[in-house]
Amino acid sequence: MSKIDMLKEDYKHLRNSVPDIDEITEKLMSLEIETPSWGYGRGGTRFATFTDGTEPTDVFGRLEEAAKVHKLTDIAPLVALHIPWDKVDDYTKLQDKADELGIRIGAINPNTFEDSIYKYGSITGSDPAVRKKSVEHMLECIEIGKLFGSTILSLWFADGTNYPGQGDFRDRKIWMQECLSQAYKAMPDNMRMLIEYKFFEPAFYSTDLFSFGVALDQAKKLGEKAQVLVDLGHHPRGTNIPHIVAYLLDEGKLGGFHLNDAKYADDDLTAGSIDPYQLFLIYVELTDPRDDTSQVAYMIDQSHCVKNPTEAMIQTLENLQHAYAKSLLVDREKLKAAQKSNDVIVAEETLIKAFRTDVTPIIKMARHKKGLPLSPLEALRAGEI
Ligand SMILES: [Mn+2]
Repeated sequence: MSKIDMLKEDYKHLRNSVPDIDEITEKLMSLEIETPSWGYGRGGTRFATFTDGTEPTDVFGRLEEAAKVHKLTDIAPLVALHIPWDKVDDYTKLQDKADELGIRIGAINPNTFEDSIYKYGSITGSDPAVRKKSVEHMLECIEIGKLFGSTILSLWFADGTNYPGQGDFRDRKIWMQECLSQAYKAMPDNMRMLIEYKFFEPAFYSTDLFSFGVALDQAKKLGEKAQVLVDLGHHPRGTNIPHIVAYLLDEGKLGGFHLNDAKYADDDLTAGSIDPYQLFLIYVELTDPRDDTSQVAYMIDQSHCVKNPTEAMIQTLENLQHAYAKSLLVDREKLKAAQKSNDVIVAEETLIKAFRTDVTPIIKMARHKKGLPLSPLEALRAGEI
């Protein structure tokens, strides 16, 4: 029996328990996940970076890797840029390269954490000249975004303090609002500002944008075009991320994700590698029929120090497809009825049933219908690109 015949058998078999399997297969191919240009470089730890000489060294090379990933999966058409890591003299060359490769430039990520002037903060730094420079950098990134027709300005700040007394919490809060507001006002109508929060690190005593609540508050004060970005690795251990996702969705303020996974802190591991159940539960909230999630940006933010970055990116997309497909299997009516009657067992079992279903035939059928390799990872390793 050929691989395709076997797949058709498995798919037919699965139809018995998943009557709307064709609809789900269709939805799977509509996914759009953005990969980060920085994710195609080799990540390191505080101690060492082990390159194998195959990683691209400039943004053009990083786009080529991203294009490979998209070609093999057909769900990763966008690449996020990080400025200044991806800064070039002539951005039309970058646009030409993206066009040639059949991919698009996605979110623009400013960097106000590397230059030594940001040692004590950027938008919350006590020196007005530093805050001014931070705003100017955001404005520069907005201009770069306009060149590419990018619709997302994605902001993360390393701002915080390391010792009690080092900074004034209220002053810093006010400076943050002022700086964000200046950038917000400079954005074109079709651009959104996504505000990323992080519990701690690199600051170890206080972080100015330390929780989803702070990011939500800032976004609400700024206006409609400001939303919250949830990086899965930016929470204290044990935080209920699906709950945060549901809350933000209901407020219309979930702008997007930085997808990854973590065991201890902000580990930037492959999404779904540590806690696939959590990833599934996040998707259960995202596929809730009540919410319009068409605006939610799915972006990967990972750092691969022992995996080949391109392979890891494909593996991540596979994990996301599994979590997404499983979330579509949840019997919503049954779940709702169980919640209403406080039948805790049935409510939980409704989720577990979907989570335990092997959706591999759905994912492979979706690829088969698009003429893609059934296993993009094997295809990459076999050099079929
Ligand atoms: Mn992030």
